[in-house]
Amino acid sequence: MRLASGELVVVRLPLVRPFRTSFTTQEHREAVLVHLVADDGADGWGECVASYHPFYSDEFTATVLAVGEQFLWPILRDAGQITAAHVHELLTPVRGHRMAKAAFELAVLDASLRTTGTSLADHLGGVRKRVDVGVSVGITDTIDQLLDVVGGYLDDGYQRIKLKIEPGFDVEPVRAVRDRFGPEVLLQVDANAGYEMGDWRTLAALDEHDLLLVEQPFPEDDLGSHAALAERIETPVCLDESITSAARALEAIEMGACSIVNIKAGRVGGFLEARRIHDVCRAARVPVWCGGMLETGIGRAANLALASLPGFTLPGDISASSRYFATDLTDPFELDGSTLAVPTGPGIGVTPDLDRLAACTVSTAPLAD
Ligand code: OSB
Ligand code: MG
Repeated sequence: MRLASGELVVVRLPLVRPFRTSFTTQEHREAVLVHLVADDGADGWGECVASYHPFYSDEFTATVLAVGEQFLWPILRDAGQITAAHVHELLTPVRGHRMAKAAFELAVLDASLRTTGTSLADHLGGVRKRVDVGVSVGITDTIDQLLDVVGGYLDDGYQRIKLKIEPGFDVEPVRAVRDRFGPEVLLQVDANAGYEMGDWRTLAALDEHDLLLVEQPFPEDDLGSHAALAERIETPVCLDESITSAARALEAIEMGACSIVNIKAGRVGGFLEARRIHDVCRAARVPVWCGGMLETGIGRAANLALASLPGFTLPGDISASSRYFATDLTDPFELDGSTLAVPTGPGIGVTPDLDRLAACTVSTAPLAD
C-alpha cells in the first residue's frame, strides 16, 4: 500500500482511580493516536503507549508528536509501496523512539489488514479466542485501601493480581494480600526499577509468599544485577523496561537476568518485533506475558491479538475497559471470568467511537501528503 495522509490525535481520558507506581502517580491517560490513510482510501489506527511524562521511558507526548511529524511520517510517505513488514526497517535510521515507531507500524498493519479482511491475531499467528488477563494494582496510602481495591478486582473476576511495589511498600502489602485472599490468587509484583542490588534481602523476603514473578526490580541498563538477584532468590525474575528488542531479550535470557519476559509492543518498537521476542523466548522455553500501558481500547485490542500467540502462557496486564475508564474510546472490553475475547474483525478489530474521540481530543496534527 501507499500512504497518502494521516493525523496525530492527542487524546486524554481520566482514569477511574489514580495509578501510583514507584515512578509517578497518573490521574489520566494521555495518548497519541496515529491515524494513517492509504491512497486507495483504506485507513488504520495505532495507539502510542508513551505517556505525558518521561518517567517510565524517555518518550512522552511531545517527543512522539515531534519525531512522528518531522521524521517517521515523511519516511513512510515517501517510501512508495510499503507493507507493514517494511516499517521497522524503514524507520531504523531514526534512533530510539520505539514507542512512536510502534504506533506507526500498528496503523499500517491495521490499514493493510483491513484491506485483506484479516484480523491482527490471525496475521500474527494467534491460537486462542480468549486470553487470561489480570489487573495491575497501584500503590495505595494504606494497606487497608489496598485490600479493598484488590478485593474489588477479585469480585470482578480477575484471578491474577499484580501489585506495584516500591521501597517501604513491598513485603507488608504482599503479606497482607496473601493472608487475606489466600494461596490460590495468582500474585506477582512490579517494582518499575525502584530498587538497587543492596536491597536484595527485601526482595528475597518476598519468596515466602509464593509469587509468580518479580518484575523489573533494578534499572533497565543493569542486566548484571538482575542476574545476580536471580541466583539469590526463588521468585522468578521478569524483565519489562530492560527488554527493548529481540536481541536484548536473548542476551538477558542467556546471562540469566530473567526467566520470564513481559512483552510490550510499544517498548520494543512494534508488534512484529514483539512477535520476534515471543519466538526467541519460546525457543528458549521462557514464558512470556503481555504487558500494558493503560491503553485505550485501540491499544488494548492490539495487545489482545498479541497475547493470543502460543507462548503467552501467563495472564496479561490487559484489563477490562472499566478498570481504566468510565467510557473507553472504543466499544468497551468486558471481562468473562478472568478472560477477555480476542477481537476477530479485520485489522485490530475496533475503531474509535467518533463522538467519544471528539470529546477526548486535546489536539490534532495533520500529516500532509
Ligand atoms: O510497568 O507494567 C508497567 C502502566 C504504565 C507504565 C508501566 C506499567 C504500567 C502497568 C499498567 O503496570 C498495566 C495495565 O495497562 O493494565
Ligand atoms: Mg512493568
